[in-house]
Amino acid sequence: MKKLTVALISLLLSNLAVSADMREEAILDRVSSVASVCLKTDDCGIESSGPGYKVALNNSMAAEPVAASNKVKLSEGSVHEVKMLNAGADGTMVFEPPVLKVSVGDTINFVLVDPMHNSASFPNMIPSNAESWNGTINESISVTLDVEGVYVYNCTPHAMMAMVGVIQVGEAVNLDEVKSAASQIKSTFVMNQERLDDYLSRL
Ligand SMILES: [Cu+2]
Repeated sequence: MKKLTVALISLLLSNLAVSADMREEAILDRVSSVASVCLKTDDCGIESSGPGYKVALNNSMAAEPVAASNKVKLSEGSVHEVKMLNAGADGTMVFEPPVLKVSVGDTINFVLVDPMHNSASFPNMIPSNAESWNGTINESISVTLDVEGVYVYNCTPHAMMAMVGVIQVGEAVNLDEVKSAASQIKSTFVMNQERLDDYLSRL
């Protein structure tokens, strides 16, 4: 609101040379895309007011909470497929889908679509009593996840490119630990540094 007030005041000042009517019209015109504005003397139902006008930010400009729509829903079925790709919706060198929510005991098939990929769990980013996995490069691998919690895995040849993926099994009981480990590992990514944080935010 402060920024807008400053903008409005500078608009007012910059338009002093033109007639009052033209000035008002020009101002209303220029701010109407971001806010509802009316003159102070008008009865327009807007409460917030500056020296000579009243203003209310349009809904689209108001701060909105982080969209709930980026949250991943529980995948149906007990077998899920994750493709290992050179390029996908999230850029180059990706697992797709990169974030999965599944049930305890579900199986994940990591499918080699493009060559030179694998799937390997991150040592400190799986539930403490869960089994790790380390797939062979150039081979598909199946993993059954019997322990509840969040699992982060990567592709060994493309670790530096943040070729990572996240699976939540049951409840995200270890999410805080995983997030803290993720902030440590971030500096090892030479590109897509925000990718893992973004994935974790979808849980
Ligand atoms: Cu890879």
